[in-house]
Amino acid sequence: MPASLCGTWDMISNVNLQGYMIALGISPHLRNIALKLKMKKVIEQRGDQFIIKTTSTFRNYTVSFRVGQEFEEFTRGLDNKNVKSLVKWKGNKMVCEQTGEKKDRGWAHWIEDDKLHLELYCEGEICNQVFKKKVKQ
Ligand code: VL7
Repeated sequence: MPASLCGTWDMISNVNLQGYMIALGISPHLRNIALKLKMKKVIEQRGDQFIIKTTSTFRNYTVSFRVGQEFEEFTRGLDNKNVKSLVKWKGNKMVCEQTGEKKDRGWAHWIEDDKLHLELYCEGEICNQVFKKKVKQ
C-alpha cells in the first residue's frame, strides 16, 4: 500500500512549468502569471473517490475520480481542453493518462521522503513539482 497522498501540501519547487505550458499551448500572458504562483494541493479520499484540488491566488482547479475508471475531464482555466482521463496505481505512483488532442499527456503523484512529488507531462515536456506537508496551525 503506497504512502497516503492525502493532506494539504505547499509547493516548494517547480521545474519546467514553462516548457509544460508551452506544450499545452498556453498564451505568453497566462504563462507569466502562472510562473509566479505558489500552488497548493489538497488531496482527499472519500471511499474509493479521490479529489485533487490545485489552488492559488489566481485560479483553482479541482478534479475527482475513481482509480481504474475512465472519466471525461475538461481542463477549465488551464488549457480548456476535453480529455479522457484514467488514473491507475503503478507501483507507488498514482498515474493519470489524459487522452485527447495533445499526445503523451498526463501526470504522476508519489511520496518520497515525506514530500509529495508531481510530474506533469505533455508532448515530451516534463514539469516536476515538489510539495511539503502544510504545518497544522
Ligand atoms: C494543474 C498549471 C498551467 C495554465 C492558470 C494557472 C493556474 C492553478 O493538472 C494538474 O494537477 C493534477 C495533479 O495534481 C490534478 O489536476 C496541475 C496546474 C498546472 C498548468 C496551465 C495556466 C493557467 C494554476 C490551478
